[in-house]
Amino acid sequence: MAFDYEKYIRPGKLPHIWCPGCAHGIVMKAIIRAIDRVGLEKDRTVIVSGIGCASRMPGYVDFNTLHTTHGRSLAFATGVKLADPDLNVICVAGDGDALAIGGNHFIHACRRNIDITMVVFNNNIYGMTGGQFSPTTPHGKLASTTPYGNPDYAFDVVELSMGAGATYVSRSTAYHAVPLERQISDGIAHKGFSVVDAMCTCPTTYGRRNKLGSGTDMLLWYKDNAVGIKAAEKFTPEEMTGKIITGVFRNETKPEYCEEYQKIIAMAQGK
Ligand SMILES: Cc1ncc(C[n+]2csc(CCOP(=O)(O)OP(=O)(O)O)c2C)c(N)n1
Ligand code: SF4
Repeated sequence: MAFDYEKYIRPGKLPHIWCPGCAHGIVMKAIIRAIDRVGLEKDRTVIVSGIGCASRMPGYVDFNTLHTTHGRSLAFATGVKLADPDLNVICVAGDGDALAIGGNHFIHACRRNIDITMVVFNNNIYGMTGGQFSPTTPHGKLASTTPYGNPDYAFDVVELSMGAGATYVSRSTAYHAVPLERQISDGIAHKGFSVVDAMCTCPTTYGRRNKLGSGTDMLLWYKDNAVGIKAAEKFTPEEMTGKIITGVFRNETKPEYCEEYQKIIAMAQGK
């Protein structure tokens, strides 16, 4: 039976703002299916975003949603989660929102291990504002602010998250929507801070400038260049140049922030 997305979409909020060929909708649908798979109650689920094309997603879905300020989704989400730790809290953010203006919130949420799932809609660019380079724009690629090629080197979202202490870390792509859905549902079920690097496409401000073809061509690039963790071990570093590694990189247990905080409250109250 076909999946019923309508029960999760807010009536009257479509059409969405996303360009033809943008993969943000694929990631949104993976999140919806992941929530359904875990069986979260709509009224006990909060989706929080900052600002950007990706951050428009909570407006379309029928949960408790917060569309906050640029880069601050994790700050708002932390407040929500601490106020009621039984809520299911999911953050959605573009790579600029999550890792540039929001980068400090990101690393500290990772090391705190607060029970929030962060889905990074990683399209390698600032889409909404016209294609400025972001922390995940690859070295040498063109952006409106790097017309001669990006002199910076990109963050690897997975390595950054693991280095900062996140306890569930994975990566998939918009082409690989089924594993993406599974990773998001595992991230939601995981007790602690989970990061899913959802690699997607911005044909309008990134693909066009870098001559990467249509949105479909960009998705097919992921098909041809994503390599699973196990398979990647069989290739030499030279063979892996330009490829991206997908899968679950970390899934470990560590004390969760809200639970630790409750212990401090109990101690302070002499319990
Ligand atoms: C404090 C602040 N600075 C800058 C902006 C302008 N701004 C809005 S969205 C955005 C970047 C969006 O890029 P990203 O987060 O990667 O998401 P995408 O649009 O690619 O999905 C910027 C710089 C803003 N709204 N607020
Ligand atoms: S500008 Fe890029 S990220 Fe924004 S909706 Fe269009 S294709 Fe998607």
